[in-house]
Amino acid sequence: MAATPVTLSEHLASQRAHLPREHASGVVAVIGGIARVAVVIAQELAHAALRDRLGSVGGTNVSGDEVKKLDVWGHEAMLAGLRASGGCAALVSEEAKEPVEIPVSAGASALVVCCDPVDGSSNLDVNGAVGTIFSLRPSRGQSPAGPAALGRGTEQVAAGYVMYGPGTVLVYTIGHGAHGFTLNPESGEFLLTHPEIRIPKRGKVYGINEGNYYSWHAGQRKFVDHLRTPDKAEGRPYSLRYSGAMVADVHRTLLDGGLFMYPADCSDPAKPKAKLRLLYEVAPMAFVVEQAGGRASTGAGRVLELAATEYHQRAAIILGSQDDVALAEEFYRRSS
Ligand code: FDP
Repeated sequence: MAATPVTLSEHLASQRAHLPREHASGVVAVIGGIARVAVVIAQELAHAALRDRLGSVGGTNVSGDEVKKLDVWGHEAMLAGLRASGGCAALVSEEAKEPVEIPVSAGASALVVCCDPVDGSSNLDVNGAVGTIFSLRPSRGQSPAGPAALGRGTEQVAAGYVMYGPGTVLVYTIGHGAHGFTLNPESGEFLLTHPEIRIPKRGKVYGINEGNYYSWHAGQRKFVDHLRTPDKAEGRPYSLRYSGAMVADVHRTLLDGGLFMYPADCSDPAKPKAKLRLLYEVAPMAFVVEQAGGRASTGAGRVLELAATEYHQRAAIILGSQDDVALAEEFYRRSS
């Protein structure tokens, strides 16, 4: 008889001992709350075309991206879920310029959540994969709590993502490995399907928007040229896979190895411009990937050492298999 699958709540309970005591209840409550919201988001995505939820609301968010109806709806759903969890003192969201304070949950043990509720939203109207990314940081009892989100990625207590694809998958870390769960749509429960994820030391696939090739740093261009240059003995060329949704591209990289990269636009070398947001995209994914034995770099150094000074700050990212990311850094060094 097959063993009874471990639910997300059971797994979180079993991990409590690895958490600092003051955050244990908050982390369990908040990740549980995010998982409940994810079940609702998955259902809403499946019904979006039928409920007139596709398309844009006609404006841009603080980062200048076109705002989709599901972005706004996802933000409100996440806020309500975090409020109900009782463990979140403030939400830093892609869809809000300033942190949203939740004073009712404030206190020394409460957490600040940084979240992109619906990431990869340009995929929404074409029925492509999208995701939710989250990061939990200590509020340190600050009031307002939002500013506690600023600081290094190493300060994260937990992080993870949900991928809405053919199945809905939640991956989380509390700094003790990375673990993956698949939603059973019948019961509404996330069940452990990918315990202790370990990313291969080296991969065969890279994911990047190659349309931006001419705007990259010379080291980035030379590195991608290298990955494309055939060398049977070295396992090249690598294959290119790119979905346009960070969550889907990181999830594939986590399971199969290789690289996901979103380097800065260096058209003006004096002012490199990154795209992805540090607090709710880059830092949480770096935390998850490192916990799976991988590496996450800006090209010049470890992503988790970057200190955020602004809520919607952007950062370049090269993440994935250890050897592949180390080689990318080597190409940057040689070209600087
Ligand atoms: P999107 O703009 O569709 O929300 O968050 C930004 C993001 O998606 C990532 O999910 C994705 O990896 C990237 O942007 C895609 O950007 P490009 O369209 O420039 O490739």
